[in-house]
Amino acid sequence: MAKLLIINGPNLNMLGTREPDIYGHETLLDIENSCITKASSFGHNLEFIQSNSESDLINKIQQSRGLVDYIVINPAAFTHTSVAIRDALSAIEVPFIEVHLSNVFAREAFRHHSYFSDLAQGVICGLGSQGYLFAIEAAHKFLSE
Ligand code: CA2
Repeated sequence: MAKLLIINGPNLNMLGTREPDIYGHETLLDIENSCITKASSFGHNLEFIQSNSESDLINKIQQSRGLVDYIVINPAAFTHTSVAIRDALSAIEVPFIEVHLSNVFAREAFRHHSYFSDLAQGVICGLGSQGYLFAIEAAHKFLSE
């Protein structure tokens, strides 16, 4: 059994309440429940967190060192701004996948750059909440090899 951590950045707590055309109708709790079901089907333990605070996210990443086997992260707007979260992920040496609900490359130019993609094992975007489930499958395959 592996320990997976799913990290969600700012404003993702509002999922399902606004902008459903971009982010879908599911709430973050719906996504969390689907992720737990998927991880459990592989026999893995999953922790799912969200914060609007950059420092909370950095602290959580730092505390994961040696305790978490794989991270799936949707850094939300911090994708495009946060060298600090990038440095935390780089320091802990836990493999991770970057997920975005929307296709960031079909949106504004400022969303085309990520501070995370070159460090990530993979990047999934534009597939809605399914992206999290595909990331869990990929993590399971990686951890099984
Ligand atoms: O597509 C994604 O998953 C994003 O990471 C979402 C971020 C955005 O800044 C990234 O460029 C792409 C924004 C999350 C905001 O979520 C909301 C949810 C409901 C209502 C309003 C915002």
